[in-house]
Amino acid sequence: VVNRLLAASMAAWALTAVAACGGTAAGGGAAKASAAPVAFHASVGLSDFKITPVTFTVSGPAVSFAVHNDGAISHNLYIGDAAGMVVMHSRTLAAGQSETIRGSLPPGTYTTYCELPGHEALGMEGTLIVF
Ligand SMILES: [Cu+2]
Repeated sequence: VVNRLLAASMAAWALTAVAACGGTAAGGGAAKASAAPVAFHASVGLSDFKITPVTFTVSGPAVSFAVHNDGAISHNLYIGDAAGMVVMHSRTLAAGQSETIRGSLPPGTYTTYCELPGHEALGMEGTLIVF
């Protein structure tokens, strides 16, 4: 499972790097020769029953996520660290609602999930990479 996650992470990282090539507003100082800018912000969709994107990557530590519930029932977004501690979360959003959450996350691999009973088991789980 770890190897599969790692492979997925690398693929997601490559996708994110390409997507970010258009340039985000991050604009931090001396850009390294070949390093594409990577966003600290991501848009995260919740639906019945998945989190989109399943795996995504942002640069930290300051991060923000625009969480929107595209499903027909309530959902929320929880982010847990490797130890299982909740490090960020949205409130529970009714269908159609959204919330932008901000936080500071050290580099690492995090689990994203919906904390409502049964939703994670139904498929509302994913991976967030911060570097
Ligand atoms: Cu949910």
